[in-house]
Amino acid sequence: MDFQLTDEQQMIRQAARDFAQTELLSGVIARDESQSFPPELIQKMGNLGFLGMMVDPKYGGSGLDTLSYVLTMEELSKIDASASVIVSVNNSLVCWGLEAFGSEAQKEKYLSRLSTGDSLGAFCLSEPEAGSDATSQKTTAIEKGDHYILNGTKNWITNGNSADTYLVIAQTHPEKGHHGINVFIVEKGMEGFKIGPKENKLGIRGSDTHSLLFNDVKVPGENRIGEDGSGFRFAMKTLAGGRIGIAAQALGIAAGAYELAKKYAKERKSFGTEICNHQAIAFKLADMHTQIEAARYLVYKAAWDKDQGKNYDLSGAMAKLYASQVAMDTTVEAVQIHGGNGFVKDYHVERMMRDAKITQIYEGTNQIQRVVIGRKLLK
Ligand code: COS
Repeated sequence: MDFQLTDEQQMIRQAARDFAQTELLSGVIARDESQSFPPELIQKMGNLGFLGMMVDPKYGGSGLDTLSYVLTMEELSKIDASASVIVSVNNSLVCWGLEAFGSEAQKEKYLSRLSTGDSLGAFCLSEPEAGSDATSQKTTAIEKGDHYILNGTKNWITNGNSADTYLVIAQTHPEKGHHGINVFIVEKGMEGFKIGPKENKLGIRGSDTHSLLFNDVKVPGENRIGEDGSGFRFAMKTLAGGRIGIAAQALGIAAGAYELAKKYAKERKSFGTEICNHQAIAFKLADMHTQIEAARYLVYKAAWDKDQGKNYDLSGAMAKLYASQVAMDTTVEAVQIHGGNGFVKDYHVERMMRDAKITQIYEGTNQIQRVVIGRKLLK
């Protein structure tokens, strides 16, 4: 076993750390309050190669491994989980899905713009009645010669308005169940495609989340990804990788909150000494650090599995399940260590606590991760 990162991985981690400190930190509280994320900041992430990290350089990507991507997610999430979810969806769900399953023409047309920040992607699976129960797609895509007609609604779509390239899952042959599902590339501006109002969220408020409405949207047949009926497999395989990205986000939120709590505990005094000298606080820090290290090895192992070409359904689900729980527990304790200041926005940890919650919900709730893990263990 080798626990050392390569020089390249360390360099990428440092670049992400520097970017988070210099570009993300100063505005993070304001972005949370205004529920906005400047397009220029997305472009800067694109310029640094953060938006197409694993994409082959021939399509404009950085050609890096999954571990480098995970390290970047971790560093960005220590400071701003809204920035990191933009990065995660674009990398894991949109770029990876397109590169793994798209045709050469689709890759040439869409990937280089998505990898560089000239375009942003969204992954559209969830519906009002299909979140965990992903096979119950009500959005339809009916074939009409050389095109499809899409009708339906998608919910809780990350990058809902800031994206311009949408991967939309829809049912073409209801009689075939999940074997009738397809995935399509839909472009912003296609007639009949409307973006609903922005959701007012508990956390990751900088990232825009919208419902999407499709009313007789005409999508060219060449925009279908893969074979007819392969859309559900596309969604499952893509989400399996996405879960590694969200696990890394959860890890970063936890690590960021821990670092703030440790710093605060070494400065704040009570009963005549820094509060870290009270065992009540030192024990909390000990537990937080131990759990974060355990989460880190699960997340890095899942990334390593993916890079080795091994199956990562199980390790990715375990990483997300555990890291998201650690993110929630750690941020709650970070607020507690900060006492009254923890309840105040200037100290960041209350935002991190709010941001942590979604990591237990999106790209498969923790209950779904247990379904995936349980089935893998018992099959
Ligand atoms: N990779 C490839 N194919 C997969 C897969 C994976 N990781 N997981 C499932 N599949 C395939 C199965 O092989 C099966 O195909 P076949 O019928 O051809 O064998 C098909 O998908 C359906 O699988 P299954 O019968 O297990 O479906 P279920 O309805 O029981 O659901 C769960 C399985 C619950 C695991 C799935 O629906 C799921 O992951 N739901 C959560 C989705 C999600 O993350 N939603 C959040 C929205 S995105 S923010």
